[in-house]
Amino acid sequence: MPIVATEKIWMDGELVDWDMARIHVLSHTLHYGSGVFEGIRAYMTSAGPAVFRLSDHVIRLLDSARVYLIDVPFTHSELVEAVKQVVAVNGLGACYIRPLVFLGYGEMGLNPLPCPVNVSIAAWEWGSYLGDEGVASGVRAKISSWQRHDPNAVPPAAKGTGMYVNSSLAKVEALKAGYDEAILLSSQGYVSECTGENLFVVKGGRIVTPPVSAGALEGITQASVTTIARDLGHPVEVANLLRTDLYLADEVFLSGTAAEVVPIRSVDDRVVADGKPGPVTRQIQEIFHAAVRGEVAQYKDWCEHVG
Ligand code: PPE
Repeated sequence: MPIVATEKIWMDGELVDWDMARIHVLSHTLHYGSGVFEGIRAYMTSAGPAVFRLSDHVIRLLDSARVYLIDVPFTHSELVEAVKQVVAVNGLGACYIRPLVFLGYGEMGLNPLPCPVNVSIAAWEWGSYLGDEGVASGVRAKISSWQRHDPNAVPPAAKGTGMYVNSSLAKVEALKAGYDEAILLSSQGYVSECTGENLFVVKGGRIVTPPVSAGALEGITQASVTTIARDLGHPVEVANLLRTDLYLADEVFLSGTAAEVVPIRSVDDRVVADGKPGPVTRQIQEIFHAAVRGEVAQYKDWCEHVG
């Protein structure tokens, strides 16, 4: 997914020109994956651009930093304002926002504690992560031969940059085998999540999504989907799933900020039900699509306006 340059990137409290947002090659995070980050989307609403669940994303960013003992030199409210500033100053409406906390230049070696902590926030217009066709008709997924990290190897509760080498290995494997997305299992064999999205299974009217203990990130879209589904009267449980639960489901879908809500059409070539996006997936997809644009009264608080 190409990046579409805008004008300014926020770096350590200042707006710098897009092309000047540079770092030294000896920056710690570049070598050891020692940063934490977020993926956030803003949408156009009738009252102007609004960032979806911005406060929650900044809480997760600071929580991720806490897990890694990174002392972020900005407060929650400063970061919230900085995100809004980046959207506004670049004249963006709907866009993707990428805050990154990284350890910069100054020390080399596995001890990250003496390194300077830098923060950048960039935003640009970004289309459907898994393609418009995927959103409409569903994607084909494959169980990866790569396992999700055990929570005592790399903590899934923190959105650490280094964690994503695991996702990249799985993604490339799936793409090279002709699939759209990978599904990772935990070291115990339970379904964890996709490379950058949470998973949901619908079976007999019950909706299940895997827990953090199976290696899944606690997704903000996952939480939104859970609220929407419960408000529609569908029971949602956080529970372990086996790969056969995916093969035998009535519906399978994924959720994430970049991807939004996307049906899964098949898993390891086992077509999910009749291969068409199911009614629960469709309903949740539609409400989510409207909610992020501020069109659903009960979820208006999720839209944090920029102006
Ligand atoms: N699991 C993983 C591993 C993950 O990276 C994400 C977000 C999620 C679940 C869903 O979380 P949430 O966005 O809060 O609903 N992935 C971000 C980065 C994706 C990327 O490819 O980069 C995102 O969607 O922005």
